[in-house]
Amino acid sequence: MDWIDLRSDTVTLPTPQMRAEMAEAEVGDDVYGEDPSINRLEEMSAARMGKEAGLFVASGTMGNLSSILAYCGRGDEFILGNLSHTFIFEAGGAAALGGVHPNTLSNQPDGTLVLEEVEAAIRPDDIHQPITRLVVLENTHNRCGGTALSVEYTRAVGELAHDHGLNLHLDGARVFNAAVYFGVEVTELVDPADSVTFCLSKGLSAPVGSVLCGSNDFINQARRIRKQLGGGMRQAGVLAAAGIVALDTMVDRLEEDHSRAKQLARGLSLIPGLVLDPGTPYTNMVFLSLGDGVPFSGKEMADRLKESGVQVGVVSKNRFRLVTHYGIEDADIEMAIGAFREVMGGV
Ligand code: TLP
Repeated sequence: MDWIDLRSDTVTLPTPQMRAEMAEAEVGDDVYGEDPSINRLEEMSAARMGKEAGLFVASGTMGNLSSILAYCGRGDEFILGNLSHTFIFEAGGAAALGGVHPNTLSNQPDGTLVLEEVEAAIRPDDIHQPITRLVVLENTHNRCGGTALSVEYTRAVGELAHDHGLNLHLDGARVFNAAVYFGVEVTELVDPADSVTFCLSKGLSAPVGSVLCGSNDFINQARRIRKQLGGGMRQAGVLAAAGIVALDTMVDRLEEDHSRAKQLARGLSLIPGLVLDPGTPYTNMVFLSLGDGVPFSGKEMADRLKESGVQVGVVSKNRFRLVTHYGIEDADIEMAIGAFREVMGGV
C-alpha cells in the first residue's frame, strides 16, 4: 500500500538521483580516511556550516552523543531543554555511555531556554558540584512544534556559554528547515555554536546519516569517540553519495514542505473536534489534539486513519504530530484532510 505517511520526515525515501549516485560511488576504507565520497561529503558539510571539519555519523543520535562525549568527561554536566530530543529520545546515551550528567531547564513554548535560567544553572567552582561544560540547543525544536530558534537568540546563548568557558552544541537535525523559515544562510544560524549535527536522512531524504561539524581539533576527538561507539564505517561512501545529492538538491525544496504543512493545518482547522496548537505550523510539523468530548483516543483515531491509508504520529494520549516531507504531494494533503474529516464525521 502507498501510505500517506505523515509520521515523520525520517520516512523519506532516497531520490532516483541518490540511488544512481550510490550505485556509482567511489569508495574506500573510511577508517583509514580513504573513502573519497565520505571525504567529499565531510568537506562539503563543513563548508556549508562554516566550520573547519565534518564527521559523517550513522545518525543524529550518534552525532549529538559524540559531541557531548567530546566536551564532557565522567561526572561533568551539560545543560539542555527538558523537551529536547537529546533528553527525551536518545536513550540516555550521554549518561549511560559517558557518565555525563544532564541538567534540564524548561523549554519555553518556542523551543528556547531562558537565558537567565541558563546562567543560573552554570555551576560555581565547588567540589560538591559537577563541572558544567556544555549547553545544547535544538533547531528546529521538534517537541516544541518544529519552532525555529533565531540567529539573535542562538548568538545570545553562544555568548553566555563562552563567557563562562562553556561550549555550545546545536542539535541541528532540521537546521536547514530553520534557515528556510527565517530566510537566512544556515551558516548564520550555526555560527554561534561550537559544533552542530545536521541530518541528511530527514527532510533531505538521504537513506542514512548525519554530519557533525566543528573545529579540526574537535572533529579529531569526535572521530575517536565515533570509533569507540562502533561507528567507524568502511566503504560507506555509498551512503555519503546520497548525502551529497541531499545537500546539493534537497535543501531549496524544504519550502514546499513548509507550505504543505500550512495547507494541511488550514484544512484540519476547519474540522470540528480537532484543536490545532497555537501557531502551528512553524516549519514542516503540524501539532494538534482531539478536543474535549471526542469519544475516542488518539491511538484509536490513528488506527482509523490508517485504514484510510494515512499514518500519523501519536505523541501523547490525544495529541498528534503530522510531518510533511519529500514524499508528500498536494494531493496527499487533500486526501489526509479528507480522511480526518471522515473519521471525525461522526463526532
Ligand atoms: N527524531 C525522530 C524521532 O526520534 C522522534 C523524529 O521522528 O522526529 N534530533 C532531533 C531534533 C530529532 O528530531 C531526531 C530524530 C534526532 C535528533 C535523532 O536522529 P536519528 O533518528 O538519526 O538518530
